[in-house]
Amino acid sequence: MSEETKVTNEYGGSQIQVLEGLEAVRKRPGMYIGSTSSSGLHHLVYEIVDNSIDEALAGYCKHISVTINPGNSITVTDDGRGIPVDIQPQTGKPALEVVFTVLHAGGKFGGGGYKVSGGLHGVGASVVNALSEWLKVRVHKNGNIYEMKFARGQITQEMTIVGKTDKTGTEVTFQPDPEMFDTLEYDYEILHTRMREKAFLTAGLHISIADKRGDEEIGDNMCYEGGIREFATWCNRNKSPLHSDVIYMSGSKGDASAEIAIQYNDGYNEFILSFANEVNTPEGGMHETGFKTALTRVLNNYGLKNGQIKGDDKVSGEDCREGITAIISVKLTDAQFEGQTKAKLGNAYIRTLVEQIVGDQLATYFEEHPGTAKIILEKAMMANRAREAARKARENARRKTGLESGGMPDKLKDCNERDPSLCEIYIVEGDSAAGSANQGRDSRFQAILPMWGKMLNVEKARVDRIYGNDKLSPLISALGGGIGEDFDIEKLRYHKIIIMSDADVDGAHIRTLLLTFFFRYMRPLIEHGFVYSAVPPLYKLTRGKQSRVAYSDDERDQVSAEMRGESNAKIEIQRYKGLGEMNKDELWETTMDPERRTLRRITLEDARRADEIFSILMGEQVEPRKEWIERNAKYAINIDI
Ligand code: TSJ
Repeated sequence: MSEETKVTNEYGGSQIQVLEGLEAVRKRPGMYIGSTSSSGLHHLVYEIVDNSIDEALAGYCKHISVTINPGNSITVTDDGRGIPVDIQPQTGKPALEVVFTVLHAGGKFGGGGYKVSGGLHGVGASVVNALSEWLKVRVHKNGNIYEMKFARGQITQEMTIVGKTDKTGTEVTFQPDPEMFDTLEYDYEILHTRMREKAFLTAGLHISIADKRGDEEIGDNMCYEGGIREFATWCNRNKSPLHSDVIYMSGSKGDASAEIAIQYNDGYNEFILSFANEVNTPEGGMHETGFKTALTRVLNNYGLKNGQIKGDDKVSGEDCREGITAIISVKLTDAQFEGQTKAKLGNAYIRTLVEQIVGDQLATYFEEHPGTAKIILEKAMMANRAREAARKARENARRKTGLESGGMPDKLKDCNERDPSLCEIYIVEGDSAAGSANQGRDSRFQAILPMWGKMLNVEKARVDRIYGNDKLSPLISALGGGIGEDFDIEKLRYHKIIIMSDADVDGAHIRTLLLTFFFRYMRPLIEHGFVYSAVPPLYKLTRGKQSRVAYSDDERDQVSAEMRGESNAKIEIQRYKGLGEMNKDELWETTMDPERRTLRRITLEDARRADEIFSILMGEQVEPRKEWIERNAKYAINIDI
């Protein structure tokens, strides 16, 4: 036997494919987990947990636990059947090994695959393995504990029996690879929020989370027998509900099923959270469309039938959703995710299914609960009247101010370029920073809009009040796309909207307000990725005549060491307290010049978080606000509420 054939025998075709597959993941990690930033790092956990959730959905797993260990490794365990360990005939390897070494394997082997996952879940174990410095898996099954270990996707310990057990389940621990990620620090709150969401979506499943990094362990145990009903009440926990019972509807057709929970509150915002196969669909899609259509129809039909709505006084879709909190969760075998960020469900038959369920069951609910029906309908009719009045006021105001002819606010320093895709607008906090930004900018394509002072309390205001508000109306006019249901991205005047505020409490306050406003009234801005946060430097380091800036504490130390060099010269370090401390050239060079600046794109997740903080700070409930302020005392001292 020649040397060459021997090699081929030992490393058969499948092994070569394995190496190539995992190499591909390490070469282009972003393709598999979205990014190598914090979001990608957290994605690793979701990929693993999804496998346990699949096991729970299949009916074999009751408990899942997630632990952040010291050093930022993660352990996920479940009490399911345990990943199969038998030798697969096709590969001659244990199924367990295949799950961790072959791309897109998992979920489906030996015909024992999962119905719901439809290839969505349970494909990520090998990706996580490839991106982990090391990974260890233990399976309790057949009375044995099987163990296997890997480093950067390569086997370091073949599957070995390491003990006896009377339980079944799977335990995976992995250490994200520092070579692969920009940050290795897990955020407990991000994981906690995600796990809570999963617990709501899988009624009766116990999920626990623990963070063992600090001196004191923190954690939570979550289990919601009420499923998405409890999810809806939880979303309204800082609000005042209009009816105590949650309206719950569900149904299925073939392999597809849907469930919907609704509870209105006395606020003016629309909060619809939708999921397909337990994956959040922030951009909505067919399930949301079906829901909205049916809701509007049922409310109008009910109102007409009972004489509350007369003749042409129909309520619009937007009216029907004022103050609504709704959770929509659908399961299907062939989910199609579309849109910019694959966050929108595209299967048209799901629209019909949801529309039917809500059309039938909500009408029945209203017949059986006329008290609740009346409250909800009155809320929608009130919204309708307010919107009508606002429209008239707006028209009057337009006629008076000539806003219609595209008049721009006085405060706006516009740019010369007219092609929106080339234009940027900086929303700048404070007068002095706006002055420097105005002088430092490239006026060909950069516009400046100063913004200051306390803004309107958006929580208690309707869209109509917002139009009239003197802080927000210049912003609305400058952006040019309108708001709410009338928002038209085609009319938008800038494709980069950059929030430039100080890294202090007031800056955070303004950022929260703006993000909440965009999230509620111009959401497509965020969905298109048009909103950014400027990243100004935190430090200025000076040695004699030479000076440099640093954007983080780490960078400060690094730059300081570089500047000091061999000579141990004295470096003066100044902490920028605000944008106002920079002159126009410094601001341009560090924060505004497209060649040198950093922009942070705002995600829907960021905006949703801002919206939640905002509700807590501005809402009517006192307790959650007190709690939040106590928890965040060091940031919140100055927030004026
Ligand atoms: F992703 C993973 F592989 F790393 C992983 C999988 C991680 C964790 C924490 C759990 C799991 C996992 C897999 N939990 N439960 C399962 N179940 C199966 O893989 C399984 C078990 C039995 C059968 C069967 O047909 O008998 C089929 C499957 C898919």
